[in-house]
Order: sequence, then C-alpha cells, then structure tokens
Amino acid sequence: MKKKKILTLCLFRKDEKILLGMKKRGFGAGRWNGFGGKVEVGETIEEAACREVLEEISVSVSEIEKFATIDFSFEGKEEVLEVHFFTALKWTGEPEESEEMRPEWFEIDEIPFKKMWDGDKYWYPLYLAGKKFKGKFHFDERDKVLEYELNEEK
Ligand code: 8OG
Repeated sequence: MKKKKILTLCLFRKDEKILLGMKKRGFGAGRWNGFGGKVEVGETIEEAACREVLEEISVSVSEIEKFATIDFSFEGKEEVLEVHFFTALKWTGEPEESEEMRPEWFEIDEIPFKKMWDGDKYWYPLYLAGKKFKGKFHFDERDKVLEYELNEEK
C-alpha cells in the first residue's frame, strides 16, 4: 500500500465571497488556495486545521465543519496526500498576510481556477453547493489531472 500523509485545508465563505490565499513559498507556491498543511504529532486533524489558519493568516477559528476528504497522488511518486477539507463556521480576526500566504476575498463567480490546483475546478462546485463528498485525483508530472473520481456522501 502507498504511504499516506495527512493534510488539512480550510476554506472561508462570507456572503457571496470566498477567501483564498496566494501561496508565496513551498509546495503549491504561485497558486491560490485555502489554508492548511500537515498534521503534527499529538494534535487532532481539526486542531491542525485551526493552527494552520492562525499561522498563515492570523485568523482564530473556533468552529469548523468537515465537507470532504480527497486523496491526491502524483505520477511517479509513492506518497498519497490525504487532505481533509473543512469550512470555517465561526472565526475572529481579519485575514492578514504572512510569509507564506497573501489572503484576498473573491466573488464566487470570479474564483481564479486557472491559477489554482488543476483539480479544484472539478470539486469546488460541490463545495459551493454545500455537498459533502469523497474524492481521488491523480496528477501527471506537471500537476495536470490525469484521472479523478468524486462521490457525494448522503
Ligand atoms: O504544508 P503544505 O503547504 O505543503 O500543504 C499543502 C496544502 O495544499 C495542504 O493544505 C493540502 C493542499 N493541497 C494539496 N493538493 C491540493 C489540491 O489539489 N487542491 C487544493 N485546493 N489543495 C491541495 O496538497
């Protein structure tokens, strides 16, 4: 079996807007994304999600709701990234730029899919419709989607 790495991603919605951050360094740099990262030893997945948001944009999240788990794999790489996706329900503070992320609110009909992970355009419609789902994406060496699967959870 392939080795799994557990990651989080947290999204924010307010009225008809969604908060994204421009990743300034590391894995996924140059793309707009939600906020998240690796789960550390001794913390729950939810704790990791809230900690990453605080580190990346100085927003303190007190309530989150899980909406998806997606496995990401890459051609020629052994490791599978199991990403747990959350939406923030309650938070305090205004998003601030950090060394890692530059946050910006986008209108829902102006989400910059061309400057996001290639798979995001496939699953965002489910998220925006309030669905819960599981998925799998397999990318080629240039981060283009080769295959994907999305299954709504009732
Ligand atoms: O700690 P690090 O910055 O490496 O974490 C990477 C983040 O990117 C983590 O929150 C999970 C997330 N992520 C992937 N793949 C994809 C993807 O295809 N789409 C989106 N939106 N996020 C992804 O690892």
